[in-house]
Amino acid sequence: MALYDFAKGLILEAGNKVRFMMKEELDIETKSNPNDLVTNVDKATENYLYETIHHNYPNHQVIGEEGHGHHLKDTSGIIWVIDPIDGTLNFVHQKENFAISIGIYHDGQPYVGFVYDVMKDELYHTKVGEGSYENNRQLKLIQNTNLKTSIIGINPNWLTKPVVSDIFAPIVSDARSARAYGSAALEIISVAKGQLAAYLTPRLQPWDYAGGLMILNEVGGIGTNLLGESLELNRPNSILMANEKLHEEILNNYLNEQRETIASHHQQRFGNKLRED
Ligand code: 2AM
Ligand code: CA
Repeated sequence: MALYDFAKGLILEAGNKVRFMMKEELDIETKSNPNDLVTNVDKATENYLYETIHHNYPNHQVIGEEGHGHHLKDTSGIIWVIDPIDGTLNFVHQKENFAISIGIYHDGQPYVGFVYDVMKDELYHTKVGEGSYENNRQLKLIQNTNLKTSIIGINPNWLTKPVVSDIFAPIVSDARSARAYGSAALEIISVAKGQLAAYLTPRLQPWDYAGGLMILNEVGGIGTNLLGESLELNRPNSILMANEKLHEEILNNYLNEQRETIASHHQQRFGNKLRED
């Protein structure tokens, strides 16, 4: 079976299992801080994904949030970058607005991306070069916008933090408005659908954005870190995803004057580590 069809069947079945497991009481633990949660469902879903991939494709590498392969041997062959539940706080508190995210790379190049909005049963997907889809409907190329007429995605918590607030507040101030949805993967999908014109955050892990970025790139969107540099599979990074014109406007008019602050924030927060905790 072609890899794309296998991955599509796998993510849909993982979603079925999540919906089924949600009927039982969740077992919730904290990770790096009291607001960083993981549940039995995150872990069981990652295990299911990992075991099924490994059984069918023993040579593929898998990087997953909940403990599978945080260290890549190299980028040759097929690499799966998976987040069993992106938006765990939404999953725990709201029981919706979370996604399963899968990005598949071939020899280091983006190959196939999936983001599955589990409760809406909406599967976003792309085979790179062949367009992006929401279920069977092809997504259109996104329109360019200016900041002053844009709604941007940003978590308001960041505007309460020193340093990060200095970087983000002027951008929020000049935007038409800002929204926070609580799942990076779905926020990136909102950019790909043109509902948000940009999504910014000071740190994401590769599994948070891998699938979504492939889908966004296919509709003409751009994803880099806050310095305009390309994103790499083996480390966390800051994130600026937007339509092409707005990406340039935010970089040139806001972020470039903060380059030193951003670079030192990167160095302090992640260095070269895949996880920061
Ligand atoms: P998660 O639910 O898979 O942990 C919330 O604004 C979004 O940011 C979610 O997609 C969440 O992913 C991600 N996120 C939350 N805390 C994070 C952290 N410390 N580093 C990287 N990503 C984080
Ligand atoms: Ca997760």
